Amino acid sequence: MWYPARVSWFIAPAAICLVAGFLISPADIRAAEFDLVEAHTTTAEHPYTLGMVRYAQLVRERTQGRVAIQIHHSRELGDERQVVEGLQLGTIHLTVTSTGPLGGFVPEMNVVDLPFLFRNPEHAYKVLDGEIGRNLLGRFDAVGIKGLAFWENGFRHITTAKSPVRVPSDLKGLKIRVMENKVHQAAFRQLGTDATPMAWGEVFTSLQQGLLDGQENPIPIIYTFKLDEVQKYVSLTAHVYSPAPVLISKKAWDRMPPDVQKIMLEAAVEVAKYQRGLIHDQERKQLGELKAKGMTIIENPDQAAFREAMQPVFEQFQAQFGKDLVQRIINTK
Ligand code: EAX
Repeated sequence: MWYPARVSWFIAPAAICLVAGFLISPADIRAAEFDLVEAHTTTAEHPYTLGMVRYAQLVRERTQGRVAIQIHHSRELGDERQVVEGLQLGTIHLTVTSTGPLGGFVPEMNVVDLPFLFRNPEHAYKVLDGEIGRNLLGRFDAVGIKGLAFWENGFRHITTAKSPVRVPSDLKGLKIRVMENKVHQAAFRQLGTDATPMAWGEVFTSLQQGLLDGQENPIPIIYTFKLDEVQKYVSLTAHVYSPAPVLISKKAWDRMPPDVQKIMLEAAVEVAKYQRGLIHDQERKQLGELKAKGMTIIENPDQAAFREAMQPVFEQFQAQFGKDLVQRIINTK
């Protein structure tokens, strides 16, 4: 099955075909028994891409070249919702995505988007790599997708153009972009903002044109998408943890024999550790670089005030996701 992207594969820098670390000719790709088209929104230097490059190498090596993965980063094949729809259609085979659009496919997935649910990254890993996480990933089977593992986007922080954010009232009336995620929308409406759901691809221009006052994302996203060019302040609210599920099209998965499926699953779980480490390394390094680029970092916004202000949303959705599940997540040590 030929894709326009592949036709332009020879010239387009965005499409990386990596087999055991060597750039190869299309002939070799066609040699692969399973050549998978992967797509995601972030840039070449973001840990989504770096994780996927490592994953492609491991999978190729361990399947003796039977699986080749073409990585399309920087929204080359569309925004996250379009890519996940592509998995269902079988036009795209693999992705790493935020939970932004996933509630539209698996509503239970939004439980991880509850504000201040996870105490720290280790708490998140315990839950997501454990029975609760596996159960959540398993729910994608019903929508033509196979959930493989949870990689990381990171704890999300607020950026603004005109005024610093230290307490919830600093956000009142501001037009803040949120992911197309009903928990995030409710949380930011609760803070009195004009919470504006928008696909990531439209955000930079909307900030540049002043159509938005701010947005919220982890540091590696803020840095790699050069938001310092359109935003002045970063407030380290860490108001929600953002995991990044790795998903494969069920159509592609079902074509693979069990030994190849086993390698695909185990390698995705294994690469999570490496990918999360990259997020933490970048967070540390890039915060200093954002400061050097002229952004003002609000190191200690009043997190307790944000937690309290968002509590009604926590309770509203806790009822929906099931008090028991939310309690089990909170009690996970
Ligand atoms: O997955 O949409 C978002 O804010 C996400 O964090 C971004 O697309 C990376």
